[in-house]
Amino acid sequence: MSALQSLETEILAAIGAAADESALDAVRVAALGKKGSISDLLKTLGGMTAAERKENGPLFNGVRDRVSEAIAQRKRALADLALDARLNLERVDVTLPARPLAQGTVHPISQVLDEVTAIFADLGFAVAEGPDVEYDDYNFTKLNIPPDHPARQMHDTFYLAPQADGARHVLRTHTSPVQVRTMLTQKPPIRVIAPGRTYRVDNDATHSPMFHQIEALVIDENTHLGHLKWVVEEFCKAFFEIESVELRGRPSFFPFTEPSVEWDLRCDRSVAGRIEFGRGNDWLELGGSGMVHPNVLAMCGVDASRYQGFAFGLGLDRLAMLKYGAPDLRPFFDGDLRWLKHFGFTAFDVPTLDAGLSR
Ligand code: FA5
Repeated sequence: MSALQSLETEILAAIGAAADESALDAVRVAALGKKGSISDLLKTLGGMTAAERKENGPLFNGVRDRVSEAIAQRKRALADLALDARLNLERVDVTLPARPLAQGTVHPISQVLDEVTAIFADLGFAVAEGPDVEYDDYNFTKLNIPPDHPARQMHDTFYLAPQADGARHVLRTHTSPVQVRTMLTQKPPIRVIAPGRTYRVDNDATHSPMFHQIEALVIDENTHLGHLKWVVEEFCKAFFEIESVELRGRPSFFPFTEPSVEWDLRCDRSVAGRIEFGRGNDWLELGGSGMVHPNVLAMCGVDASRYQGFAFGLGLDRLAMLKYGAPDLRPFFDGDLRWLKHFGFTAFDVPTLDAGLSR
């Protein structure tokens, strides 16, 4: 075997033995680099006679080309091997069942909001929304509470700084302005709920400066108080997950409803620390409601001689306290992880009426 052939055999063997890209690169530099063995060989062509060059040139170039090709081939093979190894390592068995995440829970208010939304969706209600920062006009005036009306005192309002024209935005004190927004933009028949954050200057065990309400609004030609009572009843049965409930309506006053009714739910509180619905001699306040005042309909562009309807507003946080046995409202918003772990729900418990609301 000539010296040239043994050099080629030696280099090809080194290429075949290179276990990774950096080893292969070292072989390439040693053979084809500036000072590599094949490059040195090619440099000798310059000092040869024309006849020698004619004979050796093709031999040397042939070695260089075969070595270059072998390096390229080995490089591709190594890349394929590396990819296979990576794919093996990163293989995901998509047939494995999903595992619940160990950390993070759904906040009870979010859970209650989802439960309430599922119940009303089943009754055919759509979800309407409005902003937390609201026009004074929508929060009060269009709800039949003009600027100097004493009922404004019932709401301890957070006012924002006056604008150039003197008008003030407010942090909405209830979800009722979403009634206004809905009537201004939709034609009857209307059937919506509006859950969301509300704000009042209020702070004790059962009152929080930021809390949540859920508003319901139904406007049609023949909607009456009987429909209102039925909807509240159906809601209570589904929400508290009991067969039957007894509701008591008390006359009340809201400027935006006439007549206005507050609903109480029959309950049993005879065992300390427990509350059971549907029986007993006690009554639990649920929230306010009534037939939408004709002035409100007119101010929101609804023909009050043709349409009528009802609305109600419930405190979501109070519902959460009742259903999940939290005696104080404030921890709901303290962000204490231990409390959240205790009262929180797994993200996989999506409430539905068929599968169960709170299971
Ligand atoms: C209203 O806010 C009316 N907009 C409800 C309404 C809607 C009446 C439609 C008629 C027609 P009220 O001020 O009573 O009503 O509040 C409703 C509920 O919000 C209360 O029953 C209570 O559960 C809850 N709530 C009120 N203030 C707070 C507070 N500071 N913290 C927690 N919950 C509160």
